[in-house]
Amino acid sequence: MATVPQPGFNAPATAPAGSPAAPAQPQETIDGFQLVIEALKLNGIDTVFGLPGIPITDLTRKLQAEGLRMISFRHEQNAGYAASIAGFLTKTPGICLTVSAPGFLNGLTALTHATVNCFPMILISGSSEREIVDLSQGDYEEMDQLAIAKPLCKAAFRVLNAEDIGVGLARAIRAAVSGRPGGVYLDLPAKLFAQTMEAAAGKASLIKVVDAAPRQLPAPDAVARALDLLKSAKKPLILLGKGAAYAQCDADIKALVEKTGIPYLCMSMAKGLLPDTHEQAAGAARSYVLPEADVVVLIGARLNWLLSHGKGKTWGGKDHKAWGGQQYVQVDISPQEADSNVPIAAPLVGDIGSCVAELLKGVGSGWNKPPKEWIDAIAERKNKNVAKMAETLAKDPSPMNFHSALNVVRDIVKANPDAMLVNEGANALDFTRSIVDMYKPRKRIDVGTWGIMGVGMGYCVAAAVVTKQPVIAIEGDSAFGFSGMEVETICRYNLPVCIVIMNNNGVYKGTDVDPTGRDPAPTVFVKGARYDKVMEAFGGVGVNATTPAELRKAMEEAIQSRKPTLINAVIDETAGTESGRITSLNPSAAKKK
Ligand code: ADP
Ligand code: TPW
Ligand code: MG
Repeated sequence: MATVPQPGFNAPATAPAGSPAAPAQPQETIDGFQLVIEALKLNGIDTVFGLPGIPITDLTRKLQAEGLRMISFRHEQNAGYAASIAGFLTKTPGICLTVSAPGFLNGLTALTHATVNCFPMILISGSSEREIVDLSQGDYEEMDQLAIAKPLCKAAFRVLNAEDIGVGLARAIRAAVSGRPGGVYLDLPAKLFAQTMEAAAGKASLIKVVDAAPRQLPAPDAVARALDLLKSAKKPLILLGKGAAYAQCDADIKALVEKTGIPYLCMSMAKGLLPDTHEQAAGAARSYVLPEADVVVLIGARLNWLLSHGKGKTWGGKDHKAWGGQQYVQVDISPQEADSNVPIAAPLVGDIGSCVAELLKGVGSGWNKPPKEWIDAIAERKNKNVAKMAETLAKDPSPMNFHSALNVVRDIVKANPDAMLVNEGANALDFTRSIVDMYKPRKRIDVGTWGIMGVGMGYCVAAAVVTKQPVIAIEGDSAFGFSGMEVETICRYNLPVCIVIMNNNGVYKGTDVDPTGRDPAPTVFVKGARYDKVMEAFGGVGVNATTPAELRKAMEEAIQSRKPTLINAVIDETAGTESGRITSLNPSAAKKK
């Protein structure tokens, strides 16, 4: 807090008190910088991800000086992804702080990603002078940021006066975490930071948000409808999505699954809500249970492309557009989600914690577990598929392929169930998701709803900072390239991150050639690239691993030492498939069908 001279301060200091010439008492004031910091602190926000520059350089310094963690990145997009996943992991908005125009735009992709994935995040950007921007007079980094952000996030606000900083942050926090969580933009023009106001009034203007994400209880008749439908089921299935992981009501979800005896599937980031090795886990029989199930309970999962929109062969529909005919209970906080793709017989609108608690009350001692035939049929498929997978994993081809490398990762994650697992790529993503079992909630974080490349290193930084646990990142070589320079950030903050690059020389595989013979094919990278050297450049540990044994040793050492480590896992360049497992969405592949 600065003490600034008030009018009359220059009067002689010797003048007797009370005389007309007496100086007024210096008034304690507070400026915009400090108000922003106090507002964040008051609301329990202790970490900011960002990148300095005009007009927020001093804000980054002052945040640090005031004891907040200011994690400074090499590119705003990665800071934004870090903020988005911090929001997912903590249920409090992750904060990303950027400079105006280009920095803002760099952060915007992550803000939209947060919104699309229902993660609470606030992008705070400095901006240039309104008067100049609105007349297009060519200010430094001129851009109407608020207007641009609005259609791309859940809510957007601008604060013009220091006395509104408290309100601005309070509105941003509420918008980010209440209802369906999402990304919020908060525009802070440069002039705001230098504004001062009387300190006591400034402090009084701040708002500590009470109950930012209020419980939303489901209606009793909706609960009864859901339970009735479930009781009628012969082949019920529970499908857990990342909303269920976000909700942090792990014990009740486990109780619901176990008391009902219903088999369950986990969407990618819900893996580990119950261990993948749980006897009711049906993941290894996914392609059997989806078309066969008659009643499906969706908990925090949307019937979007990741679930084939509830339609087509995946769900037993007669053609690719046909509804599979399943009856659904859909537990979601958004009242608009039901019927977005197929009819929802029993929508249950409320927060997942409250909804699951209400469902549990209806699952008493008289509850009939699913018919034995259903459970046995699933077990049969599951055992067959697990045995087949074990056979594949046991092979030791040279060069390594995805399976033999991921067999190692699978063991390491099993031995370190508290470690965070970051995952992106195409084959590197799909194989990891199906091969590497998860044992605890919110440990697996990945490309999410958009299947976005580039989240990797931002996620690693946030996961390490927020959870303090070791982080393992399984990265496609292409995927890594989107955020690779943040290896420096990982080294700078000395974070316990072990990056494994599944290096197959390119996007999907490394074997394409330019038919004209002129250039490298668009999907192919420098052959035999040594990504481990990138880590060494910044003082971390780099390892080139050509066998599972080398990979295992390097990963064990990384977890043990907690040193930033990058392992270049050399994978057979012919091993991958085009688009990993989503070949059907590739127009040329679809045409061939
Ligand atoms: P996945 O990709 O894992 O299938 P989605 O992102 O499609 O998951 O779905 C997550 C759903 O969870 C969204 O529809 C969102 O509204 C919902 N959701 C998020 N948090 C909560 C919560 N606390 N309570 C209820 N629903 C939630
Ligand atoms: C922001 C398109 C999907 S997957 C992928 C790209 C470029 C890379 C796949 O290669 P990688 O994995 O990572 O080496 P692997 O194991 O199959 O070889 N830009 C963005 N997001 C997406 N999804 C793409 C492009 C894409
Ligand atoms: Mg690759």
